[in-house]
Amino acid sequence: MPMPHRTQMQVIKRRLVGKDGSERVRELRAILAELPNYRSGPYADIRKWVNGELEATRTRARVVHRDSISVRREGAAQIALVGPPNAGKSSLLQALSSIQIKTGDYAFTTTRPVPALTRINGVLVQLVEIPGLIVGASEGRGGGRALIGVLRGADAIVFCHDASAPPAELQAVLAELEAAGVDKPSLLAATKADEAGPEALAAAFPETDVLGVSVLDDDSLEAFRQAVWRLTGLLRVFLRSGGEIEDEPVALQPPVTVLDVADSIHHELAARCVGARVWGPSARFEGQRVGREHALVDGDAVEILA
Ligand SMILES: Nc1nc2c(ncn2[C@@H]2O[C@H](COP(=O)(O)OP(=O)(O)OP(=O)(O)O)[C@@H](O)[C@H]2O)c(=O)[nH]1
Ligand SMILES: [Mg+2]
Repeated sequence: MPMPHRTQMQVIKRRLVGKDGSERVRELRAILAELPNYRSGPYADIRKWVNGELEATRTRARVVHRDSISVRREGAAQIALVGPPNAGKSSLLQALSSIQIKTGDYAFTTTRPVPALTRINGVLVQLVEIPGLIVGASEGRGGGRALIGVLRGADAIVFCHDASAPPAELQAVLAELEAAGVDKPSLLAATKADEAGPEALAAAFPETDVLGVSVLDDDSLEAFRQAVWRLTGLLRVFLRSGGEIEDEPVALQPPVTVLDVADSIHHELAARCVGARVWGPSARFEGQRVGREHALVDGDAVEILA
């Protein structure tokens, strides 16, 4: 004997008590599967109600998700690693930094953005793995909108794609970002280069810089680091005082003047700065005296005069 519809509705509501998010979605799906699929009548009404709940639960989950994803910026630049699941993003992160992160031969090993600091040319740069949930994001699928929000905050993007995988999955990711209006300096890392060369991806994405990289090959990792450095657009200036040059340069976005460097150390120093002595590529001779507005280039060493 089937239950009266009113009782059935009560049973359904009782099954949902205390369940939210994905647990509630699972339960609602199970309920739908058990309901007879009538087009009209009381069962159709119940089905409609359950479907409405499903949609509402998904929307709530998205809102919670959106609020909870943020990546605190660290280092001189923030570079997002984006690509389909299983592309090797976590493996790259692990090879380039000291973080421990789960890698796995299956999709969606990483489910939230994971930041890691790596030192390139003496400067700390933040890499952020974006989980492969981007596709469908413009329709709000699976927290993808929040991830696109993270990308909007990044300085540049490294697309990661298995060198031997067909290009379609990555094309879908690129289309998604285009639809979302995300346009950043980028390069394409053809991953797992120990298994296949970058040629196929280079042919499929003629407008993008493509670089083969394998976590098993240190030279390719160093080339990758340098490519990431070029993406940051940063310029390094070394501080000098009393004849000693500091190991860690100041990294700034060009154009960079003597005043900018002073300001990056302290606003007060900028206020007192009258110029600098410069050693390196922008100096006509070593130790040249220059004014506050002198334009510095990568690799210069300066002694601020105040
Ligand atoms: N041969 C080879 N395998 C690699 C390389 N990099 C990653 N892999 C393998 O590829 C698989 C996926 O690696 P992950 O780093 O977890 O990939 P991911 O892009 O972070 O994946 P999700 O987080 O699931 O989206 C793992 O089995 C890795 O061991 C590489 O350079 N060479
Ligand atoms: Mg991962």
